[in-house]
Amino acid sequence: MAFTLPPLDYAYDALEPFFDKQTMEIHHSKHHQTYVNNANIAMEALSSEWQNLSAEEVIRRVAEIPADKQMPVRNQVGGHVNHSFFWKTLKKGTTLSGSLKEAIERDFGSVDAFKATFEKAAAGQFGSGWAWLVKDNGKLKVASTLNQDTPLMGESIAGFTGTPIIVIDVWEHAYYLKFQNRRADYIKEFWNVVDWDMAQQRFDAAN
Ligand code: MN3
Repeated sequence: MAFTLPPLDYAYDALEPFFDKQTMEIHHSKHHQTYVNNANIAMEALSSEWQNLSAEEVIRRVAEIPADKQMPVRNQVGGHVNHSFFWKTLKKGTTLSGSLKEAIERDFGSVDAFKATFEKAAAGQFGSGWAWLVKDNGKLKVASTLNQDTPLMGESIAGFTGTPIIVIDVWEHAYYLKFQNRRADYIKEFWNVVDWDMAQQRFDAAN
C-alpha cells in the first residue's frame, strides 16, 4: 500500500498574503511529494507486517524498527506525516477562544506568553525542524523537534510526547522564498494562518 500525496483542502494562494502561493505550491507539490516518494522506498526495507500500516501508525511505532533500517523511515515517513498534518492546521481568519484559550492561559499565563514561548521554540530550533503545541495528560506544552521527528514517535526519539495541537515547519524550504533568512518574520506571519477551530477539535479529542 504505497503512500500518496494528499491534496490540500484549499488553493495554493488561500493563505496569502501571509504564506505565499509560490512557497505553498513548491512546498506541497515538490518537497512533500519527495518525502512521499522516499517514504515508499524506505518502507520497502521493512518486513511485511509493516506494509499495511498507515504512515501515522508506522511513525507511532518507529522506535520498534531495527536500528539499521530506522533512520530512513524516521526521516521520510516522518516528513510525510508531518507535512500531511501541517497542511491541515492552516486556515485564515479563525480565532482562538473557548476551552483551548482557557487552557493556554492556565498553562502559560497568557496568550501572549504562550506565543512568546512558541516563537522562541520555533526560532531557537537549530537547523531544520518543527515547533509544536501538544496536549499531554491534560496539560499543554511547547517543544521543538529536529529534522522530521514528531512527538508521535515517543519520548525516546522526540524527547517528549503528547497529541499535536498546532505545529510550524521551520525548515528553510518553508519560508526562504518569501522571508529568506528571516525565520522570525515567518513565525510572526504564522499566527495569521493557524486554524484555531481545528486546534480546538484536536484539543477536545486529546487526553
Ligand atoms: Mn516542510
